[in-house]
Amino acid sequence: MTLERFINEQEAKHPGATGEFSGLLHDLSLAAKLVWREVSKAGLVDVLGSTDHTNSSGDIVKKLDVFADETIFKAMDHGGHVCVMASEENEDILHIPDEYAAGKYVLLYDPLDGSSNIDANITIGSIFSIFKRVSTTGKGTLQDCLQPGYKQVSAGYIIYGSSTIFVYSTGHGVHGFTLDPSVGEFLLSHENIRIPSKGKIYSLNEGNYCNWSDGMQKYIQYLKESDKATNRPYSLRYIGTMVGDAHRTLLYGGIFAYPGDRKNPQGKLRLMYECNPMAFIIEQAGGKSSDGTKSILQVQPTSLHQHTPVFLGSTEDVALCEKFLKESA
Ligand code: AFP
Repeated sequence: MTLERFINEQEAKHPGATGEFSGLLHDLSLAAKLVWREVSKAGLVDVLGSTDHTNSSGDIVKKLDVFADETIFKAMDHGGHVCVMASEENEDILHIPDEYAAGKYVLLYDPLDGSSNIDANITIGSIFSIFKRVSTTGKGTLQDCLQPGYKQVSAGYIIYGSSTIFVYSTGHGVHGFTLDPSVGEFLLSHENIRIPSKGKIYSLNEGNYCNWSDGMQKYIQYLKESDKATNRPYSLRYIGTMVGDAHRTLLYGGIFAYPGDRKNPQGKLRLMYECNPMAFIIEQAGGKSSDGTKSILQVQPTSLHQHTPVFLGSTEDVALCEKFLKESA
């Protein structure tokens, strides 16, 4: 079962479908293959290392970031499926060139998540979030991009690790397709992924511990105590690439988090490019997302590059973390 066939078969289940959404997903899977090809030969060609400028969040931009950003934009700008795009690497929204038609969808993407891990050959990824436009005609607007996560019609990521997997949901479960380089096709490898209701792994940058709230510190201390009945102590696993840490959490259960702290009350991760799409995937797989008090998908965005505290994973684990945060609030 190739990704292409799966997309077409999903479309056939929707009698009114125009094929525009399928066309968008096909273009996205081509972009994923083009980025994979560059990532997989990163050590051999001149794409490692940094450019000499920073993005809107102050991160140093890597050469592969630029390649991935441009590749995704160029794969998506001419199909007539999207009316506007926004990328973590660009300050403003990205308009569709005048010579191409504007479609009914909106695409937001993090072209290369975990770029600080590229040179060390550690798992990286690309993340995407898709909405229907709210404006009626012509070029899309900032308002088309600033929609709450529950309005996503689809979201997903591509993980470039020991193998490359395209994981997405259109609101009907979460499915994963592994790239078979010998045929250049994404093949169904993880159908209808369900996250365990409770895990035994926690994943976060504990280096920020001293700046966390009492509730967050108490929660992590609780996970480290020994008690077989509750799977404790939990094991700590942290790559520093959200795609990798969230993908492991999706498959094995447990919790991934990037809390707010005294230095960064809103944490580090971006609502529109990282947290919304990952929350959509985790909740579609039967898990839970939170900003500490409510689902990430209920957060009303106010700016393209806003950050949010984020907690994702098994329902029981995220609910318990929320309880600890609430008790100390
Ligand atoms: P980069 O893309 O700058 O490497 O940041 C990756 C990321 O946005 C996310 O993928 C990680 O979960 C998080 O930042 C890692 O942040 P810390 O380095 O502060 O742990």
